[in-house]
Amino acid sequence: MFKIPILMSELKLVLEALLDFKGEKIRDFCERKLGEGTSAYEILQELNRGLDEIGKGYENKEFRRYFESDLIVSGANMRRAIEILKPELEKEARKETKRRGKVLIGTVKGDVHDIGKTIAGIVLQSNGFEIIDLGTDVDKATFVNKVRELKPDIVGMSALLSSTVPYMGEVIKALEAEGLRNRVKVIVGGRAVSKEFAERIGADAYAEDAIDGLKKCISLMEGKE
Ligand code: B12
Repeated sequence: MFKIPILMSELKLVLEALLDFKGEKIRDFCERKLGEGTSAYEILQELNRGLDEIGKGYENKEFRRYFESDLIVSGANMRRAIEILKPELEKEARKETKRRGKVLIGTVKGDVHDIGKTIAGIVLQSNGFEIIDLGTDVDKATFVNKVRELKPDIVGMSALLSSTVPYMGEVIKALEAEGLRNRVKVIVGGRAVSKEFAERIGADAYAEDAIDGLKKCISLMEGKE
């Protein structure tokens, strides 16, 4: 994934903002960065680097620097950042007058991580796509029923856990079994997903981040993917 360089001193500020349990520093951080001329999407990417750091510190079993409570607090602050930056993200987007297509998005069953999916949804929506967000922990029956009912052009699935990623394949199989697979394109994303995995389960596209997701969805609508 494309990563913008980040200074240690800046990373410290990112972590302070993400780990502030009162949820006050994140607004100051976002507003300061906007004031300095950083784009809303770049700010989210910087915050993402902080989440990576927290994730790594949580993952390291021998020297655990971060704990479940840190995942919870940083997740909540990231959601605050999205709310603060959403109007800016919408402004930054090219103002599309034509409707590009309808995308049904959701995080798959067993997985409650919703930040990446939400950012991807906002970027798509700001660029002319209609978004129907099914939320998190979405089972295959719900994906199938909503595809039948709402007739989206694209189904976008997200997963961040190695244990929930395989479920994306289950959803694709369920769409096939119901005769709906050829009516929709499928794009998958999320930290635990790779391009190779996307190909293996028969998805039409893989998004490494929200901007890549936008490009891929435009290509899918143009029949290029
Ligand atoms: C915040 C967080 C949480 C929060 C989530 C809050 C929320 N509302 O989402 C909470 C506290 C709930 C949580 C819980 C858990 N978490 Co957690 N969590 C994280 C953390 C720190 C950040 C995740 C995040 O939001 N990243 C930022 C977003 C923007 O990145 P992203 O999702 O990849 O999205 C981008 C792209 O991938 C893409 N994209 C994503 N989805 C989609 C979809 C489409 C359609 C498209 C086009 C694009 C797209 O676009 C996005 C923007 O560019 C990560 C570490 C990390 N760096 O990822 C761990 C991490 C994902 N969690 C982890 C774990 C283990 C857990 C728990 C099991 C912990 C526990 N013991 O309870 C639980 C699982 C709960 C569950 N059943 O889901 C592990 C997963 C390891 C693994 N390989 O399975 C990680 C990697 C931490 C680690 N290093 O160990 N977590």
